[in-house]
Amino acid sequence: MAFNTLLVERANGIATVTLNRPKALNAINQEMTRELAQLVAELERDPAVRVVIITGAGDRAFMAGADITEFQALSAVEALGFSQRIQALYTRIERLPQPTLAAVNGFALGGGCELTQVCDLVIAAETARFGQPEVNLGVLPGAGGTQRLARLVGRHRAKEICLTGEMLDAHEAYRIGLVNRVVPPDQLMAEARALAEKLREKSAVTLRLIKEAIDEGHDLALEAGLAVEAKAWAIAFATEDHAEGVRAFLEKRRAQFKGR
Ligand code: CO8
Repeated sequence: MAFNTLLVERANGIATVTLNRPKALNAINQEMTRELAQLVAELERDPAVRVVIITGAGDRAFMAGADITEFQALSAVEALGFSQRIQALYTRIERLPQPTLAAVNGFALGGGCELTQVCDLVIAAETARFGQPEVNLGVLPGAGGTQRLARLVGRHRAKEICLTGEMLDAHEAYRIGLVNRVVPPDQLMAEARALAEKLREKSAVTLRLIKEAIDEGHDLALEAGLAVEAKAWAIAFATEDHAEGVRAFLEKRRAQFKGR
């Protein structure tokens, strides 16, 4: 499907999604919200897509947040609906069966920073900037930022970021655990693709079980989280890929996983 606000390229099991409103620093508007929801529905049902990379068009921004030009027309009731739609969309992205990788090529602010927080892995260009500047607009993060950011980096750091609205550079974002890797800007997409290719070689079903166990267990007490892990571990034993993985090890050859 062709989109106005997204570019989607599918090649060799890797879908690269480019947020494509570069004149507005890829700010997410209602149209992009709708189009992302359509795309996510497609990706959820597409076993040919093994890894998803999300990045921003141009060299300035990943996404500079929600489109502020739409804010003035919003009533409080409409703002509630918009926040709930974006939250639901981001949660769906978080729960995609495939691993997701944010390749952050510039500003990741507000809803852009929140989008990186629902991706499984985050690679940042050295020029990337992260932040939750909503406070400067008299609002607060509305796409999960007050909740996920605190869980990711701790409450004190989350409060500093949300209360001051100040930006963090890529190295600081790495230091506090918002980012997995920092690379020179001209190597960003090559690094993202290389990591995606590594993941593509694994069993899609095992990756999904790992991702779900970590995410589901994260907000549970340890005992409950361990139960989630034990069940996922048992399900892995019912997969053809587990049998193939063990057989390949014993036969001293590379496993050929089929995602079953
Ligand atoms: N929305 C709309 N347009 C934007 C946005 C945005 N968030 N950010 C930048 N733009 C536009 C600018 O208006 C400008 O357009 P034009 O060329 O037509 O004047 C163009 O992009 C380039 O931007 P600048 O000229 O401002 O570039 P600078 O290099 O001077 O500054 C900044 C770059 C610092 C990124 C600056 O643009 C900025 O501060 N942008 C706003 C960032 C922000 O506050 N983001 C948070 C928005 S709120 C949010 O994300 C809430 C998410 C939760 C949503 C829940 C549902 C509501």
